[in-house]
Amino acid sequence: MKRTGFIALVGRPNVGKSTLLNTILGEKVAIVSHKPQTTRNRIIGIETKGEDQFVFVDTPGLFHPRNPLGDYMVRTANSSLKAADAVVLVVDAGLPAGNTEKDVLKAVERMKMPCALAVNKIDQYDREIIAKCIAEYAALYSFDAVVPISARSGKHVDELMDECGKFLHPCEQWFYDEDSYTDQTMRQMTSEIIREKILRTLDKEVPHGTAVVIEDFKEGEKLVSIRADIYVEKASHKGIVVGKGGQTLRLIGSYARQDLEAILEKKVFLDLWVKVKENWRDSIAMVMNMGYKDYD
Ligand SMILES: Nc1nc2c(ncn2[C@@H]2O[C@H](COP(=O)(O)OP(=O)(O)O)[C@@H](O)[C@H]2O)c(=O)[nH]1
Ligand SMILES: [Mg+2]
Repeated sequence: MKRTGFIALVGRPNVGKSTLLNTILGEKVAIVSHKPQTTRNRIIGIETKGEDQFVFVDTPGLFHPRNPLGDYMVRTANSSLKAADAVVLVVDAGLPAGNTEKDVLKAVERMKMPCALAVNKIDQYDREIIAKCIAEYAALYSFDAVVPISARSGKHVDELMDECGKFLHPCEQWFYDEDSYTDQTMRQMTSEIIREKILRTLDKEVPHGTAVVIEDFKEGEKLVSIRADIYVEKASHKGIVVGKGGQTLRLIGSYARQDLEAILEKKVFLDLWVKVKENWRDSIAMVMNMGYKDYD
């Protein structure tokens, strides 16, 4: 009998939710950076094994929003949580439980949703610290499973998958084809990959105020031609993204092109433009124009 289930990956920003999703799938579907609030949208990752189809929902982290973009991100995370069959709460083994985690657990309890705890980044901490984290959470809530993992190295991710298997329910049909691994279009993935390179190349607040809009995407037999606009919030940020003699933008483009060529298995021509939209994150209309719209 076929089985399936929607499993939401939730937690505060930067704990490793997107890394975990990519590791589970063995494919890069969600962008990752060391900066908080990298993920802005709900991202679906599909893993089909034998009769089981796991639909993982990666979410933006939960935090206190300060502008319409943040508001959209937190709403997205909360609605993904509500729509799921089960939850994996991802935490950083070195951090104490905070309000974010306590709020998730209250919601999970209220909705009577199964919940596993993934204690992540165990490659980075001593045993005692990990044990303390597990004890703290065990005292807080009666989880269906507690699994210490390293999303980055893949350690114990199989055990977590076994636990998630218990959350699946029988079904007549799966939601997705057995060979699909995400619901994102190639255009969306392209815009995310460019944003990831911006996040990784630039410091401080500049990358948080960027958005990438794909203006043109032409796939030929051997070559994919892509034109993308990078929006920044301030005129002074444009110079930072472009860099001296255009070198920063060229670097961003070259990193993005390498990833895109690997995914598309074709040569990629990437034409990047930087544009200014003053304080776009403060305007609901502009946030929606950048593609951050409610999906239901
Ligand atoms: N040491 C270590 N770092 C990790 C692990 N998982 C994620 N990270 C890092 O934590 C940062 C945030 O990861 P990301 O997946 O974007 O977190 P998200 O905001 O929860 O989606 C990145 O720099 C990751 O490389 C892990 O298992 N071990
Ligand atoms: Mg993420």
